[in-house]
Amino acid sequence: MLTEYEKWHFDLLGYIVLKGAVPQEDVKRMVELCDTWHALPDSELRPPLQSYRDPETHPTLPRSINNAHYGDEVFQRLALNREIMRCVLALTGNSPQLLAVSLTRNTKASDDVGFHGGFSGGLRNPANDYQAADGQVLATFLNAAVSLVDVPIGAGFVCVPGSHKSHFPKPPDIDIYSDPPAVVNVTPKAGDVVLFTEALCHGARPWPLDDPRRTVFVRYSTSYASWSPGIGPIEEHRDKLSDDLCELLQVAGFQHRKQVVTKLLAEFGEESG
Ligand SMILES: O=C(O)CCC(=O)C(=O)O
Repeated sequence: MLTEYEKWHFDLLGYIVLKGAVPQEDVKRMVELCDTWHALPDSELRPPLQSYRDPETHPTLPRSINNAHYGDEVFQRLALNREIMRCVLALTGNSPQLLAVSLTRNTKASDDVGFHGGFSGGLRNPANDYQAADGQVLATFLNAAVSLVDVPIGAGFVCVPGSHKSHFPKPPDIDIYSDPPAVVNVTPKAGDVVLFTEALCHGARPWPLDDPRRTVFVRYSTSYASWSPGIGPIEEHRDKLSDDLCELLQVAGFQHRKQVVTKLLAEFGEESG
């Protein structure tokens, strides 16, 4: 389900860009919801919407509103977006689990995001794995960064390409402001998706425009990666989700084939073995 080019790119660099993966009408709706929700304090958000860190106490941290998929159907559609799922299924060996859907806003006043993931310092997370063999590329922890705006050159997502395979610590003088080839700035348009392994060393440069950067980070793991916090649907809000999404959120053994995966594989014309 990944093209040969995508496999080559993902294996070599640790990410791929899915151009125009999200319909513009959905982008528009998500921007509207982003502006509505981000205008509210956490106390006025409808549960289970909640900021990763309360903006009252962390005013300069880019604010990330978690559980967006419980807040509106458009985010459920996004978590099951066919272009994203085509790649997530391939990269998880057809054993995906949805972990989180976070609607994030960066303004001119937001902090930058320093390098993390991969070998950016300290020990590697042993559960955040990456391998390529037998014509397949496998990653246990993926992030689909869905841009809702056009990102200008010099701003937003940066990474150390190839660092998901690095065996040596990043030199301390390489930071999010370093130049290529060590550091690459990926600048998607509204509706594009930057799909990367969280084993990649990545971060974000500050946002220079008056109009905020709006991004949905949709995180997936392999269904058997039971190390992640907040696994599975939230029981008291389960009724807000479709059956397919509930199943996608479940932990499952690697031999188990989720029904939602069988359905998607049939749609993609792939055999469901
Ligand atoms: O804002 C960005 O593009 C980087 C986000 C990030 O570092 C993350 O989601 O782990």
